[in-house]
Amino acid sequence: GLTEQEWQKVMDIWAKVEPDLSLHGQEVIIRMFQNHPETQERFVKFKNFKTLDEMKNSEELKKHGTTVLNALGKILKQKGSHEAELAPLAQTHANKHKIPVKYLEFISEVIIGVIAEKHSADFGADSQEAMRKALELFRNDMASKYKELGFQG
Ligand code: CLN
Repeated sequence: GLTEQEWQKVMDIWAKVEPDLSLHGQEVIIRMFQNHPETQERFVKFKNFKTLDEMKNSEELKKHGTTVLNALGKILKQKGSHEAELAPLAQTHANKHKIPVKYLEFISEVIIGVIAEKHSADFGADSQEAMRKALELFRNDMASKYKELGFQG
């Protein structure tokens, strides 16, 4: 787990992300599609986007980015006691969307990269490390749920 100081660092940086959640969310989704095109294939509503402009101009994509970061923020704020928030997410991502744990690793790195770019002054090595640990915990717990559900993600 994370120490109380580490959780505090996670909360502090998230407070910088939150005022502009949809912009961060949009960038995370677009960058994930660009760096890991296989992730785009999983989205019925986005898989036919070909150009960066199409992605940038899509209100639906922006809305989805907001949904994802909003859900992630709720999870982070539980500081590890996120069972109630995680269970339904693991359920849909395993059974319905069929998302491998590897993709959760991709999005975690992208999230850290986007925050580092936008908030370099507030996201030093310690904060990055704390966020990395928080996202690892999230992923590990998702992976455990996947196993319970019999999904070999
Ligand atoms: Fe996801 C839908 C949260 C990572 C693929 N995702 C949703 C919804 C979230 C959500 C809330 C709507 C409700 C639901 O279906 O459940 N996703 C998250 C969070 C993370 C996340 C939080 C990690 C930080 N999701 C992923 C990826 C994966 C993916 C690992 C592919 C690349 S990133 N998620 C989906 C798909 C949907 C979805 C395919 C369904 C989208 C739609 O058609 O509406």
